[in-house]
Amino acid sequence: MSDLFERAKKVIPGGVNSPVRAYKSVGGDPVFVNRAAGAQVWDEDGKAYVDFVLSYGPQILGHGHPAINEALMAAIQRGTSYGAPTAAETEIATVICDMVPSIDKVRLVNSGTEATMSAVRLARSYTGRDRFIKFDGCYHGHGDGFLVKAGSGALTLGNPDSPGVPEGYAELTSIADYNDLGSVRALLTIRPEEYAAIIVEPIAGNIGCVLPAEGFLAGLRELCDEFGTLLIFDEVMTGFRVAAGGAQELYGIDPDITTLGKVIGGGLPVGAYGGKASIMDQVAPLGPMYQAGTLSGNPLAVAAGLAALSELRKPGVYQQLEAIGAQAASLIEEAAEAANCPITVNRVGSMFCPYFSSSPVLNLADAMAGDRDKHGRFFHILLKEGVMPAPSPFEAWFVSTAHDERAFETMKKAMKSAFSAAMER
Ligand code: KE4
Repeated sequence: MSDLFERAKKVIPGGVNSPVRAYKSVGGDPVFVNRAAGAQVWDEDGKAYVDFVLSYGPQILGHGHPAINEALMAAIQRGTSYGAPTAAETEIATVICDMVPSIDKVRLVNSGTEATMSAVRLARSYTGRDRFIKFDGCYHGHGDGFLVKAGSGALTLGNPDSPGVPEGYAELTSIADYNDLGSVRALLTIRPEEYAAIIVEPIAGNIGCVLPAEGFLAGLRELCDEFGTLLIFDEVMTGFRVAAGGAQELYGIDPDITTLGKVIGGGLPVGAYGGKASIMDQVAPLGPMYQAGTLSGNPLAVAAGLAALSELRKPGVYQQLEAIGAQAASLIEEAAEAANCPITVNRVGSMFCPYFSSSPVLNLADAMAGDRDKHGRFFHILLKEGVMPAPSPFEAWFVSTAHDERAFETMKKAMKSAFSAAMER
């Protein structure tokens, strides 16, 4: 398979179409996947792996779910893209509004990045303000305003975290600390009339799986109301993943704008942003805020998304996902204990993350303190034993309704050797 990577690197930057796939955090050459079904993927050499990446979230029903495949086969017969409105787009928008009560209207786009970029532009359009606050360690896609690192304190403004992001863009982004309401209030107090939005991952799935502290999300809601700032829940990862209504249902908080992605495309490229009608009516062609997309609402992606959401709306699916997630987490904890390996597993439903740390992981600093060497050895033994974990200590693991006893048998065996490898000096 390594010749595949060498060939890819000749014509694709880094050999991948998204950086995390290159295994930079864990070393070694990435596995090239040839096909997938249920809870498994197969590499180009025919080796099978139990998959805990699941395309970084979308494959919540397992790969190649029959309902999704049937919907796609039917949609293909009717063509692939028209550049015209379709009844199916109204149908999926209606389903999203039904499942996420804080959303009165929703606009489909083609990725989570497009959704979050549009959501921030919408908040700026609605409030007439330019600045927004994000949290250290939270990832909202690769829009310029998000590739920003914290300055040295509340007084300093954001600095670019990637070449190509102009200072002028970056300084409009302020960075607060996750689970630290004081750091948010400090920013808002210094520039009380200037913040259009606070954007937050209600569960920080890009720091692995860091849960909101008690009162954190409610505190953000109160601060937004106090300062006339909009609250954006970036549910690209948590939407339809941790509950039918996402993290906002789980924690009982109503954001002003929600961004979605991953699960709603059933494995095809879909993002979305939605919120209260009074805010969404800003969006062209109804309102002045421009946003557009050639393939937005694409018939194939909408057909796959509709099939996925209708499966997820069936009774008992989230209880099933909770049980499967709990089984995966306890299996990891048991194997770690047997190997005397310090581990902390954070989990919400069917998303979780094992940290090589003996103390709680409540924010980015805690996650960064994990043992990277142990993680690297652990990762590569799992791959060898036919298990595919997230290729970074800061990426969430996912399970699906397809993760069955056979999958867990493989996982159990692999975990035993992976933790003993992790404990080797
Ligand atoms: P996309 O543009 O990759 O569809 O979505 C960006 C995005 C926005 N918001 C959240 C909370 C996200 O997690 C993401 C994307 N997640 C990463 C995985 N942590 C995608 C994987 C990748 O970059 O290849």
